[in-house]
Amino acid sequence: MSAIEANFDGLVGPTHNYAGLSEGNLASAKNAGNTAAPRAGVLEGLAKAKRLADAGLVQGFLPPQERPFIPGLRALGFTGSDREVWENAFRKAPVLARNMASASAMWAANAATVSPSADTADGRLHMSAANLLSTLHRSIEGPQTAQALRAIFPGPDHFAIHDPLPFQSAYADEGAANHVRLCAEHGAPGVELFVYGRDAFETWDARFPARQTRQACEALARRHGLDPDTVVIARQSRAAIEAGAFHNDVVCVGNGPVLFFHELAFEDTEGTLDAIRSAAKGLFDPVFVEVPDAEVPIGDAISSYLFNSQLLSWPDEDRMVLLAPMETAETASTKAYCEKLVAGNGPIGRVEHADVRQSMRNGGGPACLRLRVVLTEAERAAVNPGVILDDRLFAALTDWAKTHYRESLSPADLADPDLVDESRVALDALTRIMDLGGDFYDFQRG
Ligand code: SUG
Repeated sequence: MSAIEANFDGLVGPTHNYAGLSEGNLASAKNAGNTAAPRAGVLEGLAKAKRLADAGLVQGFLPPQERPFIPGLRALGFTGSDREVWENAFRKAPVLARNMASASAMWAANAATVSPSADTADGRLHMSAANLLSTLHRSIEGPQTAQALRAIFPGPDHFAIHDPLPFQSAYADEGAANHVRLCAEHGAPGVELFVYGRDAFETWDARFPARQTRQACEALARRHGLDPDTVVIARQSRAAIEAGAFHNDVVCVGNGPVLFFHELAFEDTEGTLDAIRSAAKGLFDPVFVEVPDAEVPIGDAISSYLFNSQLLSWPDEDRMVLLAPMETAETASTKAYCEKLVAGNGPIGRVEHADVRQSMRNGGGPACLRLRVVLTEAERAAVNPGVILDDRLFAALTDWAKTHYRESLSPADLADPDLVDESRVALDALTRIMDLGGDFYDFQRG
């Protein structure tokens, strides 16, 4: 069956800030306390998305989540009006309050794991919202994500949207950031590669946390109804995690039959590649592009985010396009590697650069900002049209961002109770622009 790959980007939310909340994410730690620019951040994301839409690719958006998340603070015992809850929380438990204000839902690659209908037993597209339980600020995303996915991909004929896996450390799941689908073409049955950092039943004593368990990967493959013969479950290397690759998509990206990855991405590289080769037998011939540490040291790969690029089949081009962060053009080793890559006759023919610096400073590159969803024609027709980017939506969202977003937001500014009202006014307006319904957000129901 023919199908396209659509990208759904997380819109940068009005509370985008640098709170240093993610242990093991070097950019988040480095920029903790800096002043963020929410308006510039959302406009950068919109510009990146528009490039894909202008090229003829299908591009959609996932809405920001309600932040500051007042229901989360009420659950912890803070009372009073919504403004009072925020003021009290910020005064008495500032760290908790900051965790309830993060705009981290922008990193849509962590929203869910997606299995296209060509891979699943019941022929429906399956998505599992991620529980993101490894970090406090992201652990509150799952339920709102599932709700957003259901509003955008209404079931049950075409889409099966699953709730997050059980909220227990054994099932720690970070969504598509640890999942790569390889295939001959988007609509053909593929091989789904799941990557985990730790086994739930081992002692993990590395420098940084491992955010995905093997048991979560197994559960996702089962609940999506995947054929075990076309599933590969591989271990991310401890060295990569300790160097700051808190998700596999910091060291690896795939598209079609191509897997582009750093030498240190997997604990057992040969075993992983062999497993992919045998799972792909009869479906397609995998193409491996392995980047040696001697050419791009793992530290450069992580600071520049070379692998957190979007690897795209570009309309009317024979070879793929790598939409890489600007920072890869500013890092000597990755710049040289990319020049060599396109000069060769491999599968990647062009490298483009995206400026998503506001997100990058929190450890989120172009690939973090998007959730890939392969859609057949019938599935595409069933998607809520209000979230699909066209000129009308681009103009409306640009206007909306300029009206509602602050130019700058420092950690001290977060305490301002006006932020609660401002972001609600913005999100309420967004539900009309994106046709999400007047009771989409908790505060709209309340
Ligand atoms: O989960 N950063 C995100 C970045 C996510 C990147 N996603 C992928 N690689 N797919 C994270 O660590 C930082 C927030 C702060 O510190 O304010 C943050 O959540």
